[in-house]
Amino acid sequence: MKTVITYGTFDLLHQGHLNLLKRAKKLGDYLIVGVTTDSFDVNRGKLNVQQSVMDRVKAIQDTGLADKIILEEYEGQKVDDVKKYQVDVFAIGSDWYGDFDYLKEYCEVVYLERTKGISSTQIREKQQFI
Ligand code: C2G
Repeated sequence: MKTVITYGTFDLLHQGHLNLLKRAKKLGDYLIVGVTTDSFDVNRGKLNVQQSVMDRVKAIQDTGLADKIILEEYEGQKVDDVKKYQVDVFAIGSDWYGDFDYLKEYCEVVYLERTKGISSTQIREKQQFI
């Protein structure tokens, strides 16, 4: 069995996230999705997240694409998770190109092309005008 892992905030889940999850799933047989906790996002400077971690997890669950959902709570957790779940492939959007090459010591690292023209930030900005 080939295990794939990906991570994200997935605030206001949109088509860009869905494309990423579908492509990640195709890289193997079992997809683990790591969802950032609210405090982890604050710690990494992401201060404008609208949905709570529970709502973001629920949205991922509803896609039916994740075989397992875990929480990402601390810096350095990715290495621990890759080892713990015997991950074969780490996948993430191309906006992170190069940033996770250090995981190549433990598994394959794949950067998937980011979907252009859609982002959580854009959706949040639009909502302010409704
Ligand atoms: N994404 C995408 N296309 C978009 C928007 C996002 O492919 N238009 C991808 C991102 O590249 C990422 C995933 O969707 O792989 C989740 O994106 P975010 O929710 O913005 O989370 P992010 O801050 O990228 O999480 O540990 C956390 C991760 O390292 C990064």
